[in-house]
Amino acid sequence: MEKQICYYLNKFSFLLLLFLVVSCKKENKVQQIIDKKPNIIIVYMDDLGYGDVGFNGGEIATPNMDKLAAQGLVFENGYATSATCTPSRYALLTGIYPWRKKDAKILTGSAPLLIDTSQVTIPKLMKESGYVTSIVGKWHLGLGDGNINWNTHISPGPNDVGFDESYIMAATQDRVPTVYIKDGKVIDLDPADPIEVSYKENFPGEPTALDHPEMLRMKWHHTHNNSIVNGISRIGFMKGGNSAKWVDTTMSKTFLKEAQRFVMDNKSKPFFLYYALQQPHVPRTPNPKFVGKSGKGPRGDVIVEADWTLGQLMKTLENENLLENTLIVFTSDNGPVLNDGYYDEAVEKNGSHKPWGPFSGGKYSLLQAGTHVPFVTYWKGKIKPGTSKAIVSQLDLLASLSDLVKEEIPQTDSQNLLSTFLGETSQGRSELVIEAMSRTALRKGDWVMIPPYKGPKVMKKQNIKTGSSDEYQLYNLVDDINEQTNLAKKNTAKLNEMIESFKSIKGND
Ligand code: NG6
Ligand code: CA
Repeated sequence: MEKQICYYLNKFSFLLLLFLVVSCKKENKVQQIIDKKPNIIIVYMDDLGYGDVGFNGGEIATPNMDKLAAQGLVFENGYATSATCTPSRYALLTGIYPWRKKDAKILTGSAPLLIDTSQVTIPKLMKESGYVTSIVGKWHLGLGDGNINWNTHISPGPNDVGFDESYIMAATQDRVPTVYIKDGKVIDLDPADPIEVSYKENFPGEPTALDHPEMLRMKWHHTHNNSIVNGISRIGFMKGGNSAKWVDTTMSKTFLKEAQRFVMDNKSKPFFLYYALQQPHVPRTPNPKFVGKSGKGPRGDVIVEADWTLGQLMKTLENENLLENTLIVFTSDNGPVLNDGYYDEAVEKNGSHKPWGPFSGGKYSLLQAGTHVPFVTYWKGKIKPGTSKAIVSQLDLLASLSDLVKEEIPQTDSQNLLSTFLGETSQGRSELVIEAMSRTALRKGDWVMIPPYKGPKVMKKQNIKTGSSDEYQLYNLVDDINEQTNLAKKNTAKLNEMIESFKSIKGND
């Protein structure tokens, strides 16, 4: 009897073992490389073009970005969802196409919070999975409920959509209020000198670029002629808050220190850091240490500065032995622009550098350079260095990271491309809607279709082709990477197929 039991037990153990071996073999390769929850860092640049980085052929020295690229996976078809900041950031964090959200347009510094506090976001799902979460840098997704008092606790904001910690500028470096906000409180604010902000009219007696041009150390080219802070005129009016005003030339260092502090404080936990650098958006204000370093004026210099900051963050991770356990995503919110509102020699000193890479257009444009941005994933020892032709969008990080940390999320526009981001497959999206200034186009396979749009074909001040045309445009990016030859009339079958796909995603409007 005992013998018989032993026999069955042995047989059972053997079958169990066999089952385990078979199921392990069947288990997704991706699962095998993730042994514990990795830290996740999204390094998000502001207006950095596809061709601005050395690893995509740029002429500005970006050794740290290049190192990340050389040791990581470079996506040749990596996209921001939009050619401007707010919509891209909205889509990145929520996994929802920005054109589905009416107010996802470039926001002022006093606009209300764009993300619904009940919406799923990357930091929220990370938090649910046991991560400590932080944003450091540019927010530009609105704060408060539309009527902010900058002198009290400001909410809702990043801390209400999933971030445990936040150290931000509200909107852009060229918009008021020009102060840092930590967890909803303006840093270094003197209650005796309260802040007031208006995007309608000036506060009596406050200097603007129009009435006090002698106060300017950087001349404005277009629109940036309101309140003057640190000799730079901004968009919007601001009064008070003198002790709280940021110093433009130390902004990069300030954000870096905060990012490093967050890493050090949380190095023994899984952490998620959204490190949103302000460069090379205007006003370009390199620290004196970097002035003249690129030979291309302030725009090049702030790229060199941003590259250095990335290097510093990487050093911190390396010193703390965190590189093997940290997934880093490096990308940009939209394409490049040279003249974006100040005379800062960006145009004059650009030389033969091509911030837009091989593409046409730039920031604000439906042509490729608007949304086709630098895109790298890096994870030491886990992601095999190389390049990928897969079409990936920042929109896909939500679903992919949720898979990585095993959190269930509701259906969004985000596709789970975890194995693509980890380099296990070269399969990406089959199609993607891109957006620029409330206009949309479709990338599908090697093709791009842009529906007819009224309006200027070129933004004169910025010297950027918008991509608008009275007619349908159809381009094959393999044969015609800079969208010169419109095949819409020649290849009506392809055009119709593209229009059908576009409609099936967007509806008929
Ligand atoms: C535009 C500004 C531009 C920049 C941009 C925001 C004008 C004409 N242009 O409205 O200078 O501030 O907004 O850039 O005012 S973004 O990268 O945050 O989208
Ligand atoms: Ca931007």
